[in-house]
Amino acid sequence: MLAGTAYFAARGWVARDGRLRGFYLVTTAIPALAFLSYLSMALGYGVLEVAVDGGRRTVYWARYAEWLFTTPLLLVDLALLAGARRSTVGTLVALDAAMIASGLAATLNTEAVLGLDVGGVRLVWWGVSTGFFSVLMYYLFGTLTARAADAPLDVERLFLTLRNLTGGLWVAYPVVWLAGTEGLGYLPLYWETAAFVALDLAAKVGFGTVLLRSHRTLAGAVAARAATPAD
Ligand code: RET
Repeated sequence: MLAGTAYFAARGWVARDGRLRGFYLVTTAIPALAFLSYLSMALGYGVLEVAVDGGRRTVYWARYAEWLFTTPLLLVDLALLAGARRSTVGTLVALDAAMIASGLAATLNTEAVLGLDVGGVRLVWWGVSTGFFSVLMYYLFGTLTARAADAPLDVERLFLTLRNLTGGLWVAYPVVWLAGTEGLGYLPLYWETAAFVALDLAAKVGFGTVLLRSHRTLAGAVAARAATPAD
């Protein structure tokens, strides 16, 4: 994550074209925040034991705190590229925050209520979070994709590549959660952590590398956005 941050920052430094600043700031902040979050987990800060149905589970809650900030930033990148309206950006960010917040509730819950055991209540929160996730994907593949169709062809192509990368990677997160120690416990903590690390690297550093590959395409996206009426 640190190498990714340095790489994006260095490329931004030499980019010269001031119009690309937004893309570089947002994209560099993403692995930078992840680096801090992983450092805190490595140093034993963002880790917690929760009591679930007679057992104890180790939970790395710092990753949710990080996702709360980095996932909206990834969506802002996609929205900038698509030339989305402000209202669409707001909707995406709100849905995303609700998804991560309810995911955190799923992760931290130790209460049994309404006749459900602790594991059951955790699954209910997982379902709520996955509901927000589904609506988010609906906006990403519907509203945002329709908007990107008005952008120059290379911008639209880049948007579609990153949208598909995002859709494909993000959908694995709830699956890993469900299979892992927070959920049904099929996946041991080691493998759950390894899966999240691989996904995080691809969703942040992989995403950023593809996004920042062509300065000309990004400049085209900024110009197209400036040419459309403000909203
Ligand atoms: C949780 C658990 C509950 C259900 C759902 C989840 C979704 C998480 C997602 C995370 C994406 C993170 C990324 C980070 C890297 O940049 C919270 C795991 C739906 C989609 C992309």
